[in-house]
Amino acid sequence: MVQTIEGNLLAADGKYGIVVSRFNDLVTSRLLDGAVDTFKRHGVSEENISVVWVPGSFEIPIVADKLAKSGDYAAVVCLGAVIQGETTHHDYINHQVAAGIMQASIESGIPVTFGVLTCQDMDQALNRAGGKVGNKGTEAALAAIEMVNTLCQL
Ligand code: INI
Repeated sequence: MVQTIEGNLLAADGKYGIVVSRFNDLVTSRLLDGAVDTFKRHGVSEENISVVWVPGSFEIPIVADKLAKSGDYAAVVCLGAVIQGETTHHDYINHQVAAGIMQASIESGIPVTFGVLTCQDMDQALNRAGGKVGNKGTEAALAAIEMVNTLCQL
């Protein structure tokens, strides 16, 4: 018989960290609302949710790494909104942030989830921050809950 391992969406005991970028905070505050609301509706108490604000998405990895390696958190959720401008600035940010978040997760061994929007314009971002395409903050929190559960089974 095939042995299947699949995480459920019951939030494990422990603390959950959220790193959120202030840049484009019209968008990121909505991602944060989605993530916090999701944790609370999955039974995580407010005392077990820590939110760290950073200036921009580029600063997310260093804080995510520190939280992840502290041993205090079951998982860390990263939230940001990188919106294309007239230059290629966003490209540099996007790739480094994605790589930095992945590195924090692999090195620490805990889930560090990617709720950083990489959009062409503000409309696309707002649509993904509680608008018509859902809320990436919610998705990142759900992924954190599921991955804690999955890793506990391995
Ligand atoms: N930071 C973002 O989170 N989103 C952006 O769209 C963005 N743009 O376009 O410049 C952005 N820049 C700031 C960057 O993340 C750093 O905070 C800054 O470069 C200082 O290190």
